[in-house]
This record gives sequence, C-alpha cells and structure tokens, in this order.
Amino acid sequence: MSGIVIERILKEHLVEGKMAPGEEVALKIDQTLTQDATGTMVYQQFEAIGIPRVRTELSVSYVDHNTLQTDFMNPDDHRYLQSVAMRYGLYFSRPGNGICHQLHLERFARPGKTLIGSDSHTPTAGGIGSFAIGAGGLDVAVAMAGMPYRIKYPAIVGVKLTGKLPDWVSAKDVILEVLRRIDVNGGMGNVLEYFGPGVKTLSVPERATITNMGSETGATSSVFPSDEVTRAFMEAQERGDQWIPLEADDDATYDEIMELNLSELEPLAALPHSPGNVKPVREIAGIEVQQVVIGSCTNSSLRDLKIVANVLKGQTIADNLHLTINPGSRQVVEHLIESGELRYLVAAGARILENACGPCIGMGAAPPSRGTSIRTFNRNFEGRSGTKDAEVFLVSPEVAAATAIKGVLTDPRDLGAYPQIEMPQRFIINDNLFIPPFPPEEAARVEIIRGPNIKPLPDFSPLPDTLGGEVLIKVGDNITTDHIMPAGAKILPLRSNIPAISKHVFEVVDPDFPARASEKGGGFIIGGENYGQGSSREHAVLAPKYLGVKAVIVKSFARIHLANLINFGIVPLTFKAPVDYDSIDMGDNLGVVIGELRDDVRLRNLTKDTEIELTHALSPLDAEILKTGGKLPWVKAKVEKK
Ligand code: MIC
Ligand code: SF4
Repeated sequence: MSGIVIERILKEHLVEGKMAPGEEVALKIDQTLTQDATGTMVYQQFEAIGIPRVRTELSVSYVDHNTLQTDFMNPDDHRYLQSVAMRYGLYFSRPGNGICHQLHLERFARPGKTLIGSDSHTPTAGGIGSFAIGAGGLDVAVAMAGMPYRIKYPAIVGVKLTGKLPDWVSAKDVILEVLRRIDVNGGMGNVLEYFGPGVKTLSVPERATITNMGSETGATSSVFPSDEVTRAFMEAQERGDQWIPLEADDDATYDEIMELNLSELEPLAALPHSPGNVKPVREIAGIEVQQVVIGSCTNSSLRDLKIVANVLKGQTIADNLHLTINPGSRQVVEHLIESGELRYLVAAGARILENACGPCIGMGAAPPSRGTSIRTFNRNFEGRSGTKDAEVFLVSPEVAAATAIKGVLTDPRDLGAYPQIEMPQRFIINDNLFIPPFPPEEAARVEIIRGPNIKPLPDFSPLPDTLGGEVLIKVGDNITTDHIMPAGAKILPLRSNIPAISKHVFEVVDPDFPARASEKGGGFIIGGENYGQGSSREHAVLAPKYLGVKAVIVKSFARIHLANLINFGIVPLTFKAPVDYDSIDMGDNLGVVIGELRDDVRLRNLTKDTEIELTHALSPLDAEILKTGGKLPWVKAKVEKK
C-alpha cells in the first residue's frame, strides 16, 4: 500500500517500529478521551503512574455513561472525575453535555491527529480524518503520561465508495452492509480506509456513523479522508483554522479493496444477537415491535434527529410501542429547539431522555419480556438491553422512525416522499458545559475528591512460572465483554469498586461463576474464536483477575481485550490446533509451565492425562509486562527510573 491517508498519519506519529502489517509499532498520541464508566479506573491508574500533568496536546474526560443517579455511587464518580481533570490539566465535559464521541467530533477531533480513548467507539473521530483507536484504560493513562501507544501495524483495507445513497437509505446501511460482508471478526488486524467518488456525498456526521460502527467488525480503526466536506463541517463548528486536507493519492494502493456502490444499498437491519447478522429490512418487515429506541454514538447527530423529527411530524407513535430518544449532544438539542423540530418529536409521543448513552448501555428503557426492540445503536448482544430474552434489532434512524409510526418493523421506503431537511450553515456553539484545563499553579491546589464509591486499585504481583487449577468455565465463539462483565443500571455504578463488581462476572452466561472461581481459588477460562469482542472495558479483565483467573485459553482474541489481559497479568493463550478446544471440559484440572513466555507452551490436562500445545502472540515486551504482573507496575518502574 502507498499514498493513503492512514500511512501519512502514521508516518508522522511513528516513534518506533517498522510500518508493515503485523509489525509492532509505537505511535505518538496527540489526544486522549475517556468516559466515566471506564474513566475512574483510568485516572486512578494515571494517579498511580505519578505524573503531575497530562503530556498530550489535548485530553478530555467525558461523563455520559453512568448518568442515572439512583444513589451516591455515580455522582461520587463524577465528582472524582471532575476533580482529577482540574488537577491534571484536562478538559472536563459535564453530564448533560452529550455522548463522548459525538462531542469529540463536534468540538475537538482534528484531521491528521492521533486519538486513543477508553471506549471502543473512539474510531468515530475517523469520520473527520483522525486516526482514532479504542484502547484499554491503562493504555490511555500511559498515553496521557506522554508515552507512545503500541499496536500491531494494521493491514489497510480500502473501501471504495461509488454512487450516492438513495432516499431512505443512510450511513447506517453502509456500515451494516460492510458488516453483512465481513461479520464481527472480518476486520481484525485491519484499518478500513474509505475512498472513491462516493465519499464526497457523505457529511462528516454520516462518515462518523460508519467509522463508529466499524468497531463492530473487529477493525482497529476506520478513517475517511479530510476534504472540502470536512472543511465545511469544521467551519460550521467554528474550527476552520484546524482543518487540513488529507486525501489519498489518485494512484494510491491498499492491501485489499472492497467496493461498495452506495446507489445499490437498501435499508438493512442487524438481527439478534449480533451486529454481523444483517438482512434487508424488506425481508423481515412486519415483525411486531414493543419499543423503538433512537440515539447512541452511532445515530444521534443533528442530521439523524432531524430526519426522525420530520418523519414523525404530525404523526402519533403506534399504540403497541413506546419510543425513546437520546440526543447525542446539547448542540443537537439546541438546534432542534431553535428549528422547532423538537416539537414534532414530543408531539408524536417520543420520550426525550438526556444527552447521554442511556439505553445503549442498559441505563433505562429495557424492553419487556421477550420484547422486540428496534434500536439505532451499534450493539445488540444478548442481555445488553437489560432484558435477557429481548430481541434487539439494529437499524438506521429512517427505519426506526417508520417503525415507530407503523408499530411493526417497516421498510421506510413504504412511507412515500423522503423528508427534506435543512442543515445549519453555522452550528450553535455553546461550550459552557466544558470546563477547560486549569493553569498549572491553580491545578496544583485542587484537591481530589474520593467518595466512598472510589475503592483503591487491586494489587498486582509478578506471575509465577507455573500456573495450575481447574477450568472454571468453557464458552463458545464470539463471547463479548458484555457476557464477561455485564453493564446496565445495576452493575455500572460498581465500576470503581472491583471487589463488588466481580460478583457479576459472566452473570448472563453462568451466574455461579464468581462463587465457583472464589471457592476453587481461581483457575482457567476456555473460549472459542473472537473472545472478548465488543467494549474496551478493563473490568472484563480486572474482575476475573480479582477472582483468581490465571489464564484464558481460546481459539482467538479480540484486539482490545487481548491488550487488557496483558495489561493486568492474565495470560492470554491460544490453541495451536483449534480442535484441541474439544479436548478440554469444565472442571478439568490443568497445569502449564509458562516460563518467560518466549515460546509456545505445553498444557497438561491432569484430569484426562493428555498434553496439548498452546501458542501466543506476545511480543518480548508483552511477555515482560505480563511477568511483572501487568503494565502498571512496569510503567511505574519506568517513570521512577527516569
Ligand atoms: C460500550 O458501548 O460497550 C461501552 C459501554 O461504551 C464500552 C465501554 C465501557 O464498557 O465502559 C466500550 O464500547 O468500550
Ligand atoms: Fe455509549 Fe453506546 Fe456509544 Fe458505548 S456504544 S459509547 S454505551 S452510546
């Protein structure tokens, strides 16, 4: 590959390594973002590293996930986060301001910059031409301390867009089509770079819908070029001075090419329980629906809610369902108020929730038992909605709005004329819910507020050479972090309290897991392909680690989860021969000598009296970090030496 956008950005940020697919490279990180559900751990880790102030160009701490305040826990977390931001030189985005990715796109993301965020949908900023990656919280803390971020250099898949989206078909259908083709693991190890004549037909927020949900393919990131459309968006956000052009050369080459003709797309839906389970809406239309939920970092921009408002204008939602809407940001709401379009939504019967993640992460609006929920979100994993037996479909705002009126899953093309919407030339800029970084002297005087919900980080000790114990659970393919460490209104408030949250590990799969793990003194997890897909939450490692999990042995790992396992000292191993997965059962007694983790290792199954070979993708540095007990003690030692 050559002459492409990603290569340009990475060349400028390369600190160490060779720019060839699969090689480990270290990158300079310009910007970081965190959200509250992962953020409290990030900042405790940052505090433990012991740096007086962030060393990035820009770091922002957002509050958008844990906004239900049913007791002291979430507000305690918010106060902690605000005081940390003031103390260490970050921007703080107060609750009510909006969803981190939407806000970052509106106010901070820049073409050509690198961004890592403690949230898997950080690639949203790829819509403006940033190279933006979701990472585990500790990696974000380390980047804030000015150290480079390490990734395997990706293979670049060029997605060539031609044509123009037909009426009633939108950006969500583009990424659903990509998911239909490559599924939830087809992007692993890759970056998707969009190019071709179709690009200019998409606005920046539409591009961001596509890069946002690119995360569901397992891709490291997705990126669009920065062109005149990008310039217009940034000017409308009064950030024209931050625009730079960044486009691939005409004769650019990619490692692989995928062609997608926008004109040929139709409304699509991801069926339960996977974002990769995609079908045309017309094939499944008519399913009765109990709720429609619009919002999330994928589909809550002004463009999206304007479409919804104009579809609902003068209508009433169907009797058999309810409709909730979470706008992506306060800027979006201010525009809808000014244009009068908010009234169409309210008058039609929509319940307007706050500008936050809300139902996307199980914070309210759970569907009824066995209910069908039509959502504009990016994930429909089992149980994530808060109702274990609910059926969640992922669709565009157009499909959601049409369904809200008709009461059954509806192909919006049945509604007739596509509403014409008018986008503002200039956005309403009101940054008063951002607290800007304090100057150093003032910052140094800020006291960090730690309420009783903020529990200290667990201790991590060096790993022994031999690991032994029972198989505590055996799971199949595509296990998500929502299976391993569920979220939702009851569990999310425990994010700052590892002992308490660990009681919920694998709750949707096997509620006895935590008790069994503790009783057996820890042990092993066995899994299939793409283990740990989905979110960046480190709690899916911290909590199992707390319960004594020593190694996870699977057919393959999802990228961020693998990094988190290394960061917190759980050994990630893979079967050399995937069929060996079948030879191990729950309750088997295993032993493995890991030594220095340089080479493959042999696993002894003492119950079955067999031996198999395991391998790993650990670099010498990863192995060193693991053996030290994880990245925190390792980074601390480095910083102290300096
Ligand atoms: C998600 O969409 O699953 C989340 C909640 O945003 C997570 C982060 C978290 O678990 O806090 C993510 O995507 O990384
Ligand atoms: Fe929030 Fe949902 Fe986006 Fe995650 S996917 S950041 S929970 S809106």
